[in-house]
Amino acid sequence: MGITGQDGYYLSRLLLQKGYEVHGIVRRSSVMNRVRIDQLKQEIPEHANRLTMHYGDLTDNASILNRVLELEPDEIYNLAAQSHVRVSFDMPMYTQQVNADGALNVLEAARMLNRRKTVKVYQASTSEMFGGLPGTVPQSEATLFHPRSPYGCAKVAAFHHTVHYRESHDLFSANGILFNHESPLRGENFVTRKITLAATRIAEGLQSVLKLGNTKAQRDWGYAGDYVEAMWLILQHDTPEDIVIATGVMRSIEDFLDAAFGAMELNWQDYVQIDPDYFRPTEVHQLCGDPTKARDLLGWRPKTSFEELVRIMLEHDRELARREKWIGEMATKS
Ligand code: NAP
Ligand code: F7E
Repeated sequence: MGITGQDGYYLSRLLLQKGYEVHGIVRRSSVMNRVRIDQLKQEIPEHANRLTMHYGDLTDNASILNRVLELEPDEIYNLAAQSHVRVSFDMPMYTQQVNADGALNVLEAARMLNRRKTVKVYQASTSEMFGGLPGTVPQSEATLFHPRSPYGCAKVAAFHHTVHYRESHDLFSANGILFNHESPLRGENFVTRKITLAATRIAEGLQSVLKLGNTKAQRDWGYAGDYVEAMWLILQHDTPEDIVIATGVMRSIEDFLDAAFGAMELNWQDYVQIDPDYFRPTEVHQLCGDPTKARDLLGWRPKTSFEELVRIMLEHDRELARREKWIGEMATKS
């Protein structure tokens, strides 16, 4: 579930490389929403025959139940969500339906299948459950939840359902509590990607202003490619465990701006405008994870540094900007 998203791409790539047969649930939409998956098929054509898509929607219980019972998977990764925190304030009910009720649909389907054969379920839980109030860092598995958005509230519900199914139905269901992880495939309206797209477009003369909200917020940013490995390790562990996945280092949006604009030899203060439209009714100020359990139990450590992450994202987005510029120049010539 959630195969068409950022993590869906990286997890599918990892599983295919490990020899898995991968089945993904995709929503019907009027334009094709499979850009990342199409890219993956082009990148590893030798594995593409083990990747299959099925229509379904997390809020449509029958579609999830039918797919799970038909396909009889060994492992289910529920990555599907309305994943934008700011948007969740505009669509609280919808966010709850997808992120909480949808997760329950997955667990119910797994419970049914578990009567026939053992199945393991990974639930994409999040640092947003902690709420990031000052004085609560670093956050670990022992930190109390204090969600500050409809997104966070829905994810707390899904977290508890996942624990409950493990305890009451003997299902192997586990939560990965992942802190922010980014990549060149990050959605364009998340702050890191918004910044790398803007910095590279400004460097190519395609943009002059970047409007942002609260640049003082602090996050623990890692690389999505590293984090999906942790998802897989969580399901390979002997017992189902809820585990924080993070780098343990916290930086502000302004630090990210320094790194990205600095690499383009630009000063972000010359381009960034603060736009209150991007403020959230309640902000999550500080998120910084304590990944000790992940290290001790799974042997997992992040491999990609912050500097490397910013570099990878900029390299990708600079190429996009150059292509856009070239197309613009061709259009004016013709
Ligand atoms: P993403 O890029 O927004 O991808 C979300 C995926 O969920 C997409 O494939 C989307 O499909 C699918 N989806 C949304 N609503 C659905 C529905 N009703 N039925 C079926 N599929 C639906 O998110 P991501 O960054 O890959 O994150 C993956 C998961 O981890 C999410 O659950 C997110 O909440 C959680 N998480 C993310 C982070 C992070 O920093 N990235 C951190 C902690 C937790 P479409 O392509 O059709 O929209
Ligand atoms: O915001 C601030 C904003 O939207 C990060 C999701 O993957 O990670 C993600 O949620 C910070 C916030 O990510 C803009 O106020 C400033 O403090 O990139 P973001 P997020 O809200 O942390 C968690 C772990 C998830 O689980 C979620 O699914 O940046 N910020 N100016 C801005 N944020 C955005 N989006 N846009 C701005 O213009």
